[in-house]
Amino acid sequence: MIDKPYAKISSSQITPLDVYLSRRKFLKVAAMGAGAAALSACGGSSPAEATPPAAAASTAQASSPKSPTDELGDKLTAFGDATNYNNFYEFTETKEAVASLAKNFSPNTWSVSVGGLVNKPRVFDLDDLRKLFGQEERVYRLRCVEGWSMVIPWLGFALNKLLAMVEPTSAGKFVRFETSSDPKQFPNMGNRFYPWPYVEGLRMDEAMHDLTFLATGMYGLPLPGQSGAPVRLAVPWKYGFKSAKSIVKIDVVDAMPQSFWMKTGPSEYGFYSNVNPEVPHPRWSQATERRIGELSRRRTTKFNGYEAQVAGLYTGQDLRKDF
Ligand SMILES: Nc1nc2c(c(=O)[nH]1)N[C@H]1C(S)=C(S)[C@@H](COP(=O)(O)O)O[C@H]1N2
Ligand SMILES: [Mo]
Repeated sequence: MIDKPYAKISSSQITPLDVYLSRRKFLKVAAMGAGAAALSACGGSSPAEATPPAAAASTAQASSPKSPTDELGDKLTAFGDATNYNNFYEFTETKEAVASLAKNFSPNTWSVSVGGLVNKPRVFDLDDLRKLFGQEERVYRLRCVEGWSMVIPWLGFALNKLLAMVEPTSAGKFVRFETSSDPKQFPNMGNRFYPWPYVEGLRMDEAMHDLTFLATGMYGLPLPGQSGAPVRLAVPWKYGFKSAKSIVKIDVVDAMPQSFWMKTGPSEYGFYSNVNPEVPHPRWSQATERRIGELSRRRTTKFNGYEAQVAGLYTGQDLRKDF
């Protein structure tokens, strides 16, 4: 993974979300009323009305993000940037090309099967995911291991709500996530260099942490294909690759899953991959990052600014060894 120079995106390249929405017959994102802002786990952000992102302003379906900034006061990344500069290797390794390749994307299944070491395995369809657990907005920083970052308002729910419903057994120590696998829709899955499908994992306590989020939408809209439709993880204190997109399978397991990136580059990408400015990537420093939309680099913070909430998960662990 290498961050290539970022090209400014013209408005004509922005995904036509209104077209996307009518084609997909998505349910209108509901339940974004009263409680949504108060439910934000990151808290602290101003309740002031947000300006809708430019590209979404013309869509009748769009509800605008409730928060204009993250809890640290940093502005949301422009919608057009967040949806036109993407890592989604099943499509392509070229970030600027993902959006156009994903514009007709329809995952091979619109349901997520949740099983493994659980008492109540269950297949959730999209309607279940939108209705059973409520929909809240969370404004999270996303810090890619390549050294760039964004601030994204997700819609969705805490993963622990879904896990509670399937009842992991005491033998369950980790959670494994698998991305949709459809070579017909993902042109780069023909590239045999990579260990498809895209798999990620979390330790059970990480998976149960309230910050760990399953997103079905962003910026008040259903997730576009390039962002991981229909459902993706958002684990904000870890490098972006831990946040697997287009998830179709979630399994509670007893052993640490071998992730796509651990298999691809075992010396470069570890299981934990917590954002850590003190532990450089073997080929570059992690001390600073380029916030998309800003000119100068900024310092990277430990656990991506979520240290107070998550550092306790790693008490007694050597974060250099458990990278
Ligand atoms: N299935 C899948 N999930 C994925 C990736 C991918 O290539 N395939 N890339 C990851 C990486 S490296 C990052 S930084 C984030 C990017 O999310 P975004 O494009 O929505 O910003 O998605 C992550 N999830
Ligand atoms: Mo990334």
